[in-house]
Amino acid sequence: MNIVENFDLYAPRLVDKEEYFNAGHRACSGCGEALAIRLMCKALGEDTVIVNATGCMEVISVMYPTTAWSLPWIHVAFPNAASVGAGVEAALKVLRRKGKIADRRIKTVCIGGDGGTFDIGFQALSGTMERGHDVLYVCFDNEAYMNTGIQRSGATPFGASTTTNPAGAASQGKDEWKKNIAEIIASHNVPYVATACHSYPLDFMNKVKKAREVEGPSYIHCLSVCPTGWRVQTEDCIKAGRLAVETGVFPLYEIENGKYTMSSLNPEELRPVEDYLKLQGRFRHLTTDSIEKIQDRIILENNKLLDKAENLHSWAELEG
Ligand SMILES: Cc1ncc(C[n+]2csc(CCOP(=O)(O)OP(=O)(O)O)c2C)c(N)n1
Repeated sequence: MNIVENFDLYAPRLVDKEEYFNAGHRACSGCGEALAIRLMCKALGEDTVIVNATGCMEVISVMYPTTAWSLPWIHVAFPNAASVGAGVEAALKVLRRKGKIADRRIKTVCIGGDGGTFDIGFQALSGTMERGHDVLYVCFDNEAYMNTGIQRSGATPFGASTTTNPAGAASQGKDEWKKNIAEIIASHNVPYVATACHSYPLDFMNKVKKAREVEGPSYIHCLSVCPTGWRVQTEDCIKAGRLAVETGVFPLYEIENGKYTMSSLNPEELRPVEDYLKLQGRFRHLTTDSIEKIQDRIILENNKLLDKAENLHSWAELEG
């Protein structure tokens, strides 16, 4: 990686020192999602309204009478963060038009877990994206309904053991593949979609900043490591996120007005998926056959993605 050419990604002075998601919340130790929220808030700045679907981040951040948030924040039901976001955005527009608030851009940002995004909040999300609201939706994907006890979601990967599909004599964990939510949102013809992970903080923050500037709907899918649900050592949170990218389990890319661009942090060559799986207790039971099946699927999915990306036609073409 050329640090000079990629100065924007590496310059530490670009990180805002101000905290909008403060210490003292009740997230599990090593929580990737809490770290990602903190980084997201720094990139968004103070002119932001957060609409938070029920989930871990709501539960851990607002233990009455305290709050970790230094931004206007509203908690909404599990299924409707995107609808409430659309309402907030419309209300801000009217208030500005009537001169009741300052004439400057305030961004509405909806946040939800994978359960609240892939599954139960999907209808609201799809509507908000399709209607073209000026809303950024960030999904913090920890790959299960974590706050209620690690139940499987549409985001849980094939083979993972959860409390609703526990691995055992009769089961190898989840039998279905993960939904490709970034593709589904991109099919709504929104101006900006990106994948990101807290293990690459500046890349994530740059994508948030970019999405903030979009006039219209935008979506960021942030892989968020959950040491509790993934059965990962807390000190391995960042490592697990990096391995997801290095093995091609979670490629980093952007879709701007339909144009795919692979992010420069993807690896030159994919590592074997086993490196990623063996770090996590939720995959401990997998047989060699299942691991091979997962590996084949990763190659298939990554090739499909590379075919769409205009800046890259093989992993080997990436700059070191
Ligand atoms: C309509 C409805 N169904 C179920 C629940 C219970 N519930 C609250 S949070 C949650 C899981 C949230 O999972 P996810 O969106 O993945 O976020 P995470 O907790 O993993 O951050 C569930 C099932 C609820 N509050 N409302």
